[in-house]
Amino acid sequence: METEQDRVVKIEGDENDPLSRGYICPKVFALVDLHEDPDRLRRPVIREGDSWREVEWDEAFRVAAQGLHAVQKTGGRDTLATYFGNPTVHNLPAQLSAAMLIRTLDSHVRFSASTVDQFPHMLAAQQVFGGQLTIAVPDVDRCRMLIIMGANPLASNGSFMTAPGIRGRLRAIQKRGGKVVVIDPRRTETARLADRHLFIRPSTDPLLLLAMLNVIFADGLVAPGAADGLIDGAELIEQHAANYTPEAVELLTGIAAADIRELVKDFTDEPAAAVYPRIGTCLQPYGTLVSVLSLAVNLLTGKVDREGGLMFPHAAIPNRSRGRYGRWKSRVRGMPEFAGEIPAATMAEEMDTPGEGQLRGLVTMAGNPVLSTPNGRRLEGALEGLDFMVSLDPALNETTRFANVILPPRNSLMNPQYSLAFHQLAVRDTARFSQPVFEAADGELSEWEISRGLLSELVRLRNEDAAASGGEPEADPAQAMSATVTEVIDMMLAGGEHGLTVEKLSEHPSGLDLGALKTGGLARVVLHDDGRVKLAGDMVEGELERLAADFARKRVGQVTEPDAEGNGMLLVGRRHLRSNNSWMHNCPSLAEGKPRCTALINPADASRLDLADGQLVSVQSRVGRVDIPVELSDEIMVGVVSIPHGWGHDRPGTRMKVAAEAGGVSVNDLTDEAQTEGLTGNAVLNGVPVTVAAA
Ligand SMILES: Nc1nc2c(c(=O)[nH]1)N[C@H]1C(S)=C(S)[C@@H](COP(=O)(O)OP(=O)(O)OC[C@H]3O[C@@H](n4cnc5c(=O)[nH]c(N)nc54)[C@H](O)[C@@H]3O)O[C@H]1N2
Ligand SMILES: Nc1nc2c(c(=O)[nH]1)N[C@H]1C(S)=C(S)[C@@H](COP(=O)(O)OP(=O)(O)OC[C@H]3O[C@@H](n4cnc5c(=O)[nH]c(N)nc54)[C@H](O)[C@@H]3O)O[C@H]1N2
Ligand SMILES: [Mo]
Repeated sequence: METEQDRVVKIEGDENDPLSRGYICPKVFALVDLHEDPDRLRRPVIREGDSWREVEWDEAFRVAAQGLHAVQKTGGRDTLATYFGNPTVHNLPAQLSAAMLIRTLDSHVRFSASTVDQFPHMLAAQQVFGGQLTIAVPDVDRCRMLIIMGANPLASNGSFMTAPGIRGRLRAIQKRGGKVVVIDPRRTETARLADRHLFIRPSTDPLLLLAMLNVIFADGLVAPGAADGLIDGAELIEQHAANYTPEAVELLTGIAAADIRELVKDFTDEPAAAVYPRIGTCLQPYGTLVSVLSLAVNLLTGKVDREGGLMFPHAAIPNRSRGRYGRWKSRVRGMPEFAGEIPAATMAEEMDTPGEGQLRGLVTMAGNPVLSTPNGRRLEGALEGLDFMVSLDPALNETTRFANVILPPRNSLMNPQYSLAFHQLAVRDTARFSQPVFEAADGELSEWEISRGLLSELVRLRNEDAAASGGEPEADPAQAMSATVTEVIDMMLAGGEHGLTVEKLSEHPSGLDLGALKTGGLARVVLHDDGRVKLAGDMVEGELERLAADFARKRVGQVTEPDAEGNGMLLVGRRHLRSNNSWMHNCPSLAEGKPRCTALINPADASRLDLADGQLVSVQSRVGRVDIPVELSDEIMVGVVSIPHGWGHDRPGTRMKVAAEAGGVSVNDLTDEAQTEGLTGNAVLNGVPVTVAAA
């Protein structure tokens, strides 16, 4: 970035960056829009009736802390919840603050975007390797066959595979004589580039993977390579897979038995190959099982921990947390905690269901659950009914408009950046520390400073009470947060594995190259005490049995009984390169082009339902209805309707001029908070049965 005073005048890719190699995504240019956005909050605001009053930080911290303190004092600590959204992991001060907020607020009721996203992958990693973030990524740069299931990296840029410039990286697979196969109910941008695309009926991925395993066992193709002698539970997988021949699943999955057999042959013939499942396979009823089964395919055929296969990145600051499961349960539905969180799909009911422990307060940071979690309309009502809410967010949007106090962080160009999450998921080992682009002006605070001010004031109030009642005072969190974010990262690097410091990284402003992914990862990452890789513990076995029962009743791929709901259409999502979940829609540079929030349906369905291209249709589910223009295309499978999420900025009381004009509806007014993934409670946002009819 080139700057003049407080303006960015030029943005270019950095060819010396060993990971991106100069690629930048269109959203990078929008960083300027975000920085200059006239709607972005620059000062804290307090809601007074329908209007907002700008205040100084001291007053904002005082009012916010009083409100949170009152909630916890009245109903107990667990009547205050937190929701941390996706940008938390893209913003270093926010990410470091999250742990401090959790520790000091001291509530068990913690939500985040992870339970509308990757919890199934995390639980699978924990079950199989013993660590919730022990995630193996495809070694795309050396791979010769990549099977992509339920991911569209050409739009998303990869996800559990940090892979900037993925188009070039996939093309390179083809130039090496390799193959890319995409399995998706939509012929996506990625599928168009691929050598082969197979349409799959939503949520039937566990059947496809079991059929692949069926062939792998039946044809004697098991050859675990680096994992040889380390795998437990293969027998149970084999036993179950025996019931799912390719022929037995072809009708339900929509994939011909011959295609499944060919897929297995191509995959097992090529040593440098990997199956990469992502969000399309998480947001479904058997998400964790799908993730375990995809690991089973990779492990049993020797693709894990080999060059060109599925490999374990070696981040400079590795996350080795094991992740615990089921230590407590949600109050209303009794959903188990995982990794310290309960599912976002239970958030509204925890707020609007009376009884002891009912949520009365909420702190959000970098999240917009009204648009991003299931049944947003119910959540709106629930947020309105809270006693007190605080948001650490730069936007007055669909969610933060319910806050009593909004504490806006400064723009992230004023922060240093080091990605704790994405180095650990990257297709090449690198480390990059970026200095702030701009100095922060007076009164512009980062999430770290905001959290410190807020928590310190909260603890001061608690300690006043403690002094009055003769209780023990708590330590002021400001002490634990006295270091700067840069100092914290420096300490974490020093405790990491490559012997790095911020100073050393500063000598490599484009990023330090730590090389291609390395073999020997299994020995390094497996965290089970006995060092084994476990394909089928009790939880996985339970899911295999549940699937077998559903399969016997042919209910797989349906979140409710067939025909009980809807006219046979299943709803799935999609992403666009120039959009990012529910935000960045206020950036003029990304807003151009034709409206993106359309319902894609196949012409065959349109003629069955008597619909014409461009016509307004109403899409209805158990929980709600939206009216949206239809876009006919044979890129979507028959029986499936695709609507992107994060739109619908016309709700009253927000301050986002460009976004409000963009139109669109929120698909999460249709998704059903009652439908959750079997083990993690992750929301089932794909494969939702809906009725589509002329509006
Ligand atoms: N139907 C359907 N729903 C989905 C999905 C889907 O595929 N289909 N995908 C799901 C997924 S994967 C995810 S991750 C979630 C995302 O769900 P959320 O995390 O709840 O939503 P986002 O749109 O990412 O939230 C962005 C919020 O962060 C704020 N923000 C942006 N930058 C910063 C910053 O630097 N600091 C702070 N403090 N705030 C910031 C924005 O103003 C906005 O309020 O959506 C999920 N919802
Ligand atoms: N431009 C852009 N980039 C993003 C984001 C964004 O909003 N915009 N969001 C970021 C976030 S938070 C995340 S988590 C990642 C997600 O990254 P990806 O996982 O690549 O996400 P999507 O592009 O939504 O791709 C999901 C695909 O799953 C397909 N699908 C739906 N149901 C099923 C099913 O039952 N089975 C199978 N096999 N496929 C199915 C959909 O048609 C879709 O093509 O992207 C990140 N990158
Ligand atoms: Mo996500």
